[in-house]
Amino acid sequence: MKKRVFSGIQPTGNIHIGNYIGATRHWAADQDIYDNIFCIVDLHAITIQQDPKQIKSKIREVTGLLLAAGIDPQKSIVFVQSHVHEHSELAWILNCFIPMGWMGRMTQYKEKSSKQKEQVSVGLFDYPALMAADILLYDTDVVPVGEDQKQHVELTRDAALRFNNIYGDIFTVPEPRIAEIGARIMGLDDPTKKMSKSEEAPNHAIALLDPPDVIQKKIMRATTDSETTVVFDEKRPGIYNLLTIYKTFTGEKDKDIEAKFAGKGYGDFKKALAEVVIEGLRPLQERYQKITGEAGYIDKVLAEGAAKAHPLAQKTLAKVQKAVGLG
Ligand code: AQP
Repeated sequence: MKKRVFSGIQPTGNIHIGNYIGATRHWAADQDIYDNIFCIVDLHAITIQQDPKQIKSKIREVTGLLLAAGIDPQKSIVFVQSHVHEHSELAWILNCFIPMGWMGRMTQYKEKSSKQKEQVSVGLFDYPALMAADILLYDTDVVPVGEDQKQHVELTRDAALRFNNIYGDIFTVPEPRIAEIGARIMGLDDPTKKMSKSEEAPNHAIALLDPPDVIQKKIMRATTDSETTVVFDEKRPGIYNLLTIYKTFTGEKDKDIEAKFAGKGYGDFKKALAEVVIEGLRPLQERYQKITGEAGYIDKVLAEGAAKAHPLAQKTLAKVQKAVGLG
């Protein structure tokens, strides 16, 4: 029996190389090892107000990008969260078991709510309970995510253990899986902040669909420091982040990269990095154009994905309802 993988991505903003390096390329690369479920988490997206028309088109865009990154709908279930209503139902039940204190400690909530001030929704506070429901509905063993989502997977584990402790062996207790390299790609404009979809500064992130000239411009303008040597030094976050991106796209070793750029400056390195990223994304961008050019294909993939996910989710929810005395 293969282990079950579940992971999700929000249909918000422009999917960037951080999402790709930290998450989706691993989802695609490990498809044969696991039994995979990938979810476009639109219910999570609305924890921050969205334009309704935008959400619909972003769902298709994200799905197209997942398929273009190599996710094969014959090997992996790909579906939209709100198409399987059990996600919301289990989230409500979990709400009644997860202590407020656990939620209040979540770093993502603290960061996002501090930006929104009094506009912050109960849904944003509750984001981790919905994420726990997503994961626990599918008897998930492994959750491959970027570093920023590790805390939420740990809360999911705690919620599963707490529930199982009261009602017996209902949930599989999942493990987070964080990539060794590139689990936290930083913003190009500010390498002390995580590269993020919701950050609006024009030079912050490289989107997967950015054209070559835009990628080149963003990299050439990336914030570095006043040093000159191109070496992996975590105390120099700008160049360290760019080198990490270089390393994930080329697969080369630190010492080989450093040797290649010995005696050269940041300008030469940035030019080489731009080339590597442009060429690295080119096949993905070409596949995306092909996939999205086929009328009705993405909707078909999503409809088939929901049809496969639904019975699995139904089964777990029925077990949970019975355990707590509902239904
Ligand atoms: N900078 C990053 N480096 C590595 N991995 C990252 N991920 C996100 N940012 C980075 C991982 O990508 C997956 C999908 O992300 P998401 O859309 O579910 O949510 P997010 O983490 O909230 O992404 P963003 O880009 O920061 O969007 P906003 O600004 O809307 O919050 C996850 O596995 C995530 O860890």
